[in-house]
Amino acid sequence: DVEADSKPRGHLIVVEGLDRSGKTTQCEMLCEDIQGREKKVKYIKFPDRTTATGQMINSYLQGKAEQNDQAIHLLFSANRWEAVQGMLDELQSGTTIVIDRYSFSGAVYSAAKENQNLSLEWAWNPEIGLPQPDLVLFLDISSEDAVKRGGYGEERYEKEEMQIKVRTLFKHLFSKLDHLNVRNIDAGQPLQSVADQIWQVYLKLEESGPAYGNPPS
Ligand code: DGP
Ligand code: NA
Ligand code: NA
Repeated sequence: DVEADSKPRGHLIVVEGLDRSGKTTQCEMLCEDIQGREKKVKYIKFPDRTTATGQMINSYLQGKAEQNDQAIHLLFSANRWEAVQGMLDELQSGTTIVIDRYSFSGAVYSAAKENQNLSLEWAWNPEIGLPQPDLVLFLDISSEDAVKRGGYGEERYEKEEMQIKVRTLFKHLFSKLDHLNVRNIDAGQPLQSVADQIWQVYLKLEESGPAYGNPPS
């Protein structure tokens, strides 16, 4: 009906970056600031380790289970696809969604594996059709700086050689997806300065006006 169609939806915002780039902290700060403007906001993190697919992914990341490269790749993708209807419902109800990792991590981490089993093109395919973000914030940090931060190296992909490849592939993928609104954020800066950069970009998105209908797929 016309009334429902004319109601603005929430924005879909994705935060991407290397391990230890500060994504989760920045997502939390952004959500708080959006809430401070009397807006509904929801934080979503992929992989969502609470679902059945997420539990398999969690065992794999912690080195407790092995998986064929293609199979684990498709599990990560399924973990996003199973969340789509819930995301669209939230957006339609006017809630802005801040996503901590999405399809971009999905493609680049698989393609960065040392055995080079999966091409970036192959890895991107199962992501096609997922709701496209209105804004992607790429928290860019050198792998050297990321490694210096605490808690590094606990999970499967947290090795410097891997992160160097991940960073190169992120930049390559974003350069190819030029229809997307991708903003590079210097994540090597102190926490509050990173948050300020993100907030300025968010305000521009808000100024560009509300969005209607479902995001493009
Ligand atoms: P996090 O919980 O954000 O630390 O993510 C866990 C790890 O999994 C991290 O090293 C990034 C990686 N990752 C996230 N999403 C995907 C994906 O879709 N595919 C692959 N291969 N790795 C992913
Ligand atoms: Na991690
Ligand atoms: Na994978």
